[in-house]
Amino acid sequence: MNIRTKIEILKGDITKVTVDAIVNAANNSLLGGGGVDGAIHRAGGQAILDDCRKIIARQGGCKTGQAVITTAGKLKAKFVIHTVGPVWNGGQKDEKVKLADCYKNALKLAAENDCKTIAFPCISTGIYKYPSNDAARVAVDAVLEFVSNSDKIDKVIFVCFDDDNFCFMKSQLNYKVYTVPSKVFADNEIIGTVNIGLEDDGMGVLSGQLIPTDNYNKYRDFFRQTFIEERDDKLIRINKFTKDNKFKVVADDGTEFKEPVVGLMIYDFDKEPIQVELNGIDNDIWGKYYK
Ligand code: AR6
Repeated sequence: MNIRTKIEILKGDITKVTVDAIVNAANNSLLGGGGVDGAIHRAGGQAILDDCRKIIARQGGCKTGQAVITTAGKLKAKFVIHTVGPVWNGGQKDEKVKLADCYKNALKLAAENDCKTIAFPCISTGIYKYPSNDAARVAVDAVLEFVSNSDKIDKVIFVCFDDDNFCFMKSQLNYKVYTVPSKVFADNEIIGTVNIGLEDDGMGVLSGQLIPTDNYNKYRDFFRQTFIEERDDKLIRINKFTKDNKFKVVADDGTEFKEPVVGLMIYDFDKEPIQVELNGIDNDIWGKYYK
């Protein structure tokens, strides 16, 4: 088995991800802060801080590189694992070892608490200013080492908030991404432009936007009715894609993707264009683009 398949890289907000444990990039005080820490405490509610205070009473916070576990409060996860990344100091203060420790200790704690799935933010790459490219290497190496030596964790998801971190993480896993500019059709009308990407592990990704034309609502309804939906706040996850529906994707050179997707996600924001993401493209067409 290719161990890389245990790792997934997503772009987005970690508080929205459904996993057993969400990792927080906290600080030594464990009392909350800005960045992802603030987002997790806001979304999870008071119960997380209450648990943190119990830990503080017991051990006086959390050392850099260490990890502690609390309830996830109102979040979908079972637990939040708080770890404290190093502040970047030019690389002379053991930052690399401490950052790797964050990932390893968080994974160890997750495994001890029977978590099978865990999501990480890009620890230290925000307020603590660890260079994202270097941090991505440390993160991926540490996680690969752990999952190679333990079968306790099935899935590790890196949730990247910004494009830079997303690309650095992807390239750390040596996934090359090939993109094909394409158009999305519904009812034989163009409803959006997309870039279909293929990673060298055979997984496809697609991102783009539907065009908010006069037909926007019609298409939004069309998507809602045509595909099987599982609503999750404003994110609609569509897990089935059949050949006989009216939806198709055509590359700008005219080639049609016959069965382009096995999964489709639509980010449905009321007043903004819908963002579309397709996963699992499996088609001979790739022979043409993917050499
Ligand atoms: N989901 C996923 N990633 C996020 C989110 C989110 N909702 N929000 C931000 N990020 P940072 P650090 C990304 O600053 O550098 C806090 O005040 C962000 O883009 O949250 O480890 C703590 O209390 C960046 O890539 O954490 C500490 O005092 C990454 O998360 C201090 O910040 C980490 O950025 C820790 O600094």
